[in-house]
Amino acid sequence: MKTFQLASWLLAGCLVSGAAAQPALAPAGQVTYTPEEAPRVFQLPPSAASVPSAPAQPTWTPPDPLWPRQGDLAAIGMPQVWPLLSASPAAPVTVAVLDTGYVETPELRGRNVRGPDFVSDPARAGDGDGRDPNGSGVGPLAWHAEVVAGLIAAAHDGKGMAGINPSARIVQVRVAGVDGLVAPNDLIDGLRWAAGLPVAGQPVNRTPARIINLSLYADFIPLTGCHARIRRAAEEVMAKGVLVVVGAGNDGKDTSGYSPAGCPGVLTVTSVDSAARRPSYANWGPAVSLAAPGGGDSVSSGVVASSVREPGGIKVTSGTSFAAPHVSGVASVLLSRFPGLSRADLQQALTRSATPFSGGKCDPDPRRSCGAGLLNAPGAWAWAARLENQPKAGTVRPMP
Ligand SMILES: [Ca+2]
Ligand SMILES: [Ca+2]
Repeated sequence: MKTFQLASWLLAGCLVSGAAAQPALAPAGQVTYTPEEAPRVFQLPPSAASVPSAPAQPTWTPPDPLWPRQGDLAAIGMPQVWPLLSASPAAPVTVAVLDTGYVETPELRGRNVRGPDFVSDPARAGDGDGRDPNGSGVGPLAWHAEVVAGLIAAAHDGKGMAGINPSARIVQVRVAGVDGLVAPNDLIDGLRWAAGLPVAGQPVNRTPARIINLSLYADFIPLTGCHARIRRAAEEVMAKGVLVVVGAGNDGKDTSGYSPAGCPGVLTVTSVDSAARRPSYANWGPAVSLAAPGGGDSVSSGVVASSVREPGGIKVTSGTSFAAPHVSGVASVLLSRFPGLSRADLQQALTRSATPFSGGKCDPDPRRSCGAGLLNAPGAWAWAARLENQPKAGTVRPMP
């Protein structure tokens, strides 16, 4: 769980010069979506220079003082999605964050559930014991889960930062020790608990998640591919319809060898900078589903977030840890408005709508790929709306 340092996104406009999403034709039986069919309101704002006469898009900007520095959320099109979200009643959506544990923050007041501490090794737990019911964050890395959760769900309250889905509920599940490392058994049990599956020695989770964010990778495992037991746990969770969103890792390597990022079926997210290019730290390759803003290599290019754990109440940081929650947050927005979407629907909406990279690549080396493109929240909303209106396989329809 390496993290990279610092400072703010200078530009909101990493999508401005890119084309709007133009998904390739879908295989037979799947929804196709052409630019002509896309409601204009869902398209990304054209640059004023290239299309001076384009109609104004309905947008909304949050009143939070860090918003001018949150170019990451502007880049994924949140100002175009928030008006849509607020125009219709939103169903509460629960997102589990398996990370460094619960931090009490006003950004999540009333929507922040303290789950268990799954760190079984007392020497690494920092709270004097192994597993226990109190999953509060301990030690100098406790800001990590706070920042991840804030990106997903921080309040639009005129204080601190703005989150992607200010009505989402977060369940904090502590799986990382004070050293920032995660043991496979702790990750496996945390995954199962978050989804509402039984775990020995734990009361059942009364707030099971529809989305699980894993801004981590399990250390202690050779990088030889998806760990069999983590794979099995992920498959059990996904069989319940839970979307598993995973950070690709920060080693600048092919993420196929990593767990859980290299496991089949999970939605693996790598990081791009404000120019939608791959920073040197970001893992890459065919196991990556898509990219999201996660901060660049330079100290001036990190993601900005509120943190009660950090001096000044602000944390500026980079890493795929912070790219993944952008996708989890947008997935929760989709489920808020379209609660009937399946896990596969969500994955399709998020990946097929992604904005292609300039020149089709996020990196000059074509092997170092970043998935389908850059997360595109308005495009994902449009895909989700179309998918919800599609008859599902096996649906009984009345005779005409
Ligand atoms: Ca403990
Ligand atoms: Ca706020």
